[in-house]
Amino acid sequence: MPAGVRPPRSPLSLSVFFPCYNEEANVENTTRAALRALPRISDDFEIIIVDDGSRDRTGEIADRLAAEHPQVRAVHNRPNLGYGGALQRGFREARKAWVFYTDGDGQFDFEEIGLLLPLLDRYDIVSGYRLDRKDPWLRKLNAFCWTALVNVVFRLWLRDIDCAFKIYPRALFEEIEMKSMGALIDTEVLARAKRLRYTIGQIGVHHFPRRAGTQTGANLRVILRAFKELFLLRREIVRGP
Ligand SMILES: Nc1nc2c(ncn2[C@@H]2O[C@H](COP(=O)(O)OP(=O)(O)OP(=O)(O)O)[C@@H](O)[C@H]2O)c(=O)[nH]1
Ligand SMILES: [Mg+2]
Repeated sequence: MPAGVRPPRSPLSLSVFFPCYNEEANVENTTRAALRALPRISDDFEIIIVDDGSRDRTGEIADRLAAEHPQVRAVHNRPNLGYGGALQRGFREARKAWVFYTDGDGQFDFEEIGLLLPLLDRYDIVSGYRLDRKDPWLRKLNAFCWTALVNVVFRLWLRDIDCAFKIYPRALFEEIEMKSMGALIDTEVLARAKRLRYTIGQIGVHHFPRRAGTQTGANLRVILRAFKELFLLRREIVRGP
């Protein structure tokens, strides 16, 4: 993206979204944390709760929060579309100049969006990386190998591609097509952005253990889908048409 096209960082016009799949125990806390932090960061923001076809009360709670707070909007994927489908929905729903997303389960701190912003003077996109990832060691080992593989395949050279703490200019999503419905979505967006010469800055952020709800990020179906999508994306991006 030519530097002149980048939207102004100040005053910051910001869409914030988080995907939620069966997060009835977390969605309210996460939304309230966003409502506390964002007025200190931006005076023009919206919060989008992406309920990804949850089968618990997540959707109902999201609708109530949207009715209570004018800055909050709830959107619902029906049925569940997977992590990639949830992120795609958030990116498409965003209406402000900048789009930030994180997880809906409270594993990150909204206040730390403030750490990303200074880097927008120098980069088009800013990604967090987890300083001390609060996951079991096997999960961390898998993630290390996966990140290394994806970095080599797409020449991204990023520390923590899947860190759910990133800010993008919304204009990017008018330029790219997204296909990944699974965990490869972060890689896909970054790889397509890089091909369009967007630059990517990185900054360390804190990561907290999941406080409630069930861990789903590492099941076999998720991993197999990620490999299948990696193969397809490589064919498209690296080899070209
Ligand atoms: N796993 C999963 N998460 C989804 C889906 N759609 C939206 N999400 C949300 O995406 C975010 C990340 O998923 P998590 O399951 O927390 O993934 P993770 O943080 O890598 O793993 P754990 O928190 O340890 O389970 C959460 O806020 C989920 O609610 C989906 O189809 N599957
Ligand atoms: Mg999580």
